[in-house]
Amino acid sequence: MTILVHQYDSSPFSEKVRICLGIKGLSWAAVDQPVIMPKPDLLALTGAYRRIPVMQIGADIYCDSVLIVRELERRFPTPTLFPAGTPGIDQALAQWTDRAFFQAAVGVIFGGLGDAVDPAFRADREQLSGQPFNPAAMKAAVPYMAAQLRAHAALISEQLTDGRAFLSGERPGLVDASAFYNLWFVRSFHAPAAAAFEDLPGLMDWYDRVRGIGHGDRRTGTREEAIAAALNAAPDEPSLASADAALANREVTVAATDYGRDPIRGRLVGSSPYHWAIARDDPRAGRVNVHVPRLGFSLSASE
Ligand SMILES: N[C@@H](CCC(=O)N[C@@H](CS)C(=O)NCC(=O)O)C(=O)O
Repeated sequence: MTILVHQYDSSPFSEKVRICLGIKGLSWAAVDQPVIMPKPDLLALTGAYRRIPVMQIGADIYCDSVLIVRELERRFPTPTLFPAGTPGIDQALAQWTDRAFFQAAVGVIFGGLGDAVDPAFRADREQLSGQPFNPAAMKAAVPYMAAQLRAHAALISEQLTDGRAFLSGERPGLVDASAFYNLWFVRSFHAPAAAAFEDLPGLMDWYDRVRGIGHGDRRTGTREEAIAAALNAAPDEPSLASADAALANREVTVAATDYGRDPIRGRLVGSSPYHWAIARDDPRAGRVNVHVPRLGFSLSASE
């Protein structure tokens, strides 16, 4: 079954996933979704989750890059995303790259762009985050954010001191994709801010090696194709962790806890220590199982 990635090209979290698809040499289809709401074709699949990227394989819908990467490794184990044999710590790295490191990248990009940011985008991101988009405050924070960005990037440079090609050694893995995408975001969208890190020893040679991995065998998919793929497939049979037996088939709500907290409603049909799977019926997409990671999400059961 085709791997569909709901994304847009400027999305840094999608770039993390695209590099992982490249490491594995997979064939996949990019289904472009709008950068701002509304996203009716995405929500037909996820129920409510609006963030990017989302991976779809038939009627199984995977939200959040953290879970997408885990599922890619489960379905397509070779070549591994964990070449050092340290999958736990490699995945834990997302708690650094997707949070403090990402915030520093966002700070230098949007602080640098200032009033040039499209008003519709600003309004959408205010709604997404629940925070006012304040160009003056963001501009004032640029020196601090640039210093933070450099300090994050310096950790990557330090890891490369012994001349290794990639962060885990001679083979690329998730840690490279994770560490790469914030630098890619800055270089792609506000190149002057990349001065904060481009001189760090070994960094740009490593950057070019990771960029050179590419995105695998990518084709363009359509949103109509994605809805039809869900409608014409049945979700895989999920398994439920024994710790969740009391919640089996109960109506639940899951939502991200940081931003974009729109609640997904359905029945709990699957779980593991890492994720939950929620079954829902959609008028357009039919029966789908929506998978979310536990990290960064909460679940509540209806009474
Ligand atoms: N923790 C999420 C974060 C995803 C995220 O913030 N994605 C951005 C785009 S890179 C987003 O969804 N922005 C709002 C939007 O596109 O509607 C993940 O790892 O996938």
